[in-house]
Amino acid sequence: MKLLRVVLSFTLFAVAPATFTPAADAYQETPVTDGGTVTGTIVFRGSPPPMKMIIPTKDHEVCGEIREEPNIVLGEGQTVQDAVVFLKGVQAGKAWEPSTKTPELNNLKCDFVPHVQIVPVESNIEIINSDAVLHATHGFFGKRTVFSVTLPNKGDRVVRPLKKAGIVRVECDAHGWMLGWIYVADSPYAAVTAKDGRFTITDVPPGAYTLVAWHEYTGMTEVPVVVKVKESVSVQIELNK
Ligand SMILES: [Cu+2]
Repeated sequence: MKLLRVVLSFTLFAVAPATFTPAADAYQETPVTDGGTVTGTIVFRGSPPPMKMIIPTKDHEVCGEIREEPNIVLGEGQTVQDAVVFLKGVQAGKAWEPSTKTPELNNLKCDFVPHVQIVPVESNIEIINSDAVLHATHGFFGKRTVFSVTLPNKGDRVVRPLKKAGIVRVECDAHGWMLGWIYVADSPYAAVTAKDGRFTITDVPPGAYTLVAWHEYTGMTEVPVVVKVKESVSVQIELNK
């Protein structure tokens, strides 16, 4: 018992500083009156990617049968849907969108809905099971677990905090093919591309930035961008693989 207590206190000591101390460079909300806009399109310029095989091994009545799905969803002109675009390391700027409800990650027909979403750092996410089968939703930063919840029943809901910024890969420990993504944003200057590959980031304080585009298939691409007072700058980012 004593040994256990020693181990526990050591673990808490080791984990607490990294997990609970607010970052010194945390984002500051400040009025932006002369901001510019960064808008643009994400396109894919690589060779056509192979399809991904989805092979449900159980729960077929909910999860469906073997099928192919695209690794990257492309629109007309090779535009990329579900890319995350953000300005890197912005320290201060516009206020976060007021949150009307907790962001949700739904387990629906053995798929994560939405497939890609942006959640502000230090907010919660509600993980929901809409299926009459057990899901075991497991979020990762690389190999490190961010959250791991078991939702045995339809209608189950569990809330978990997202304390660290970055890209969380979401898997299901019950269904190996399930895959989703949460970009935990360190500033509100982030967007997910629509079907037409377009994005718009508004009220950016004038200055020079690095614009990052991330897609699950291609990874990160960075481009420099200069934002001028009350002007709109248009950027086309080409993803490759
Ligand atoms: Cu599952």
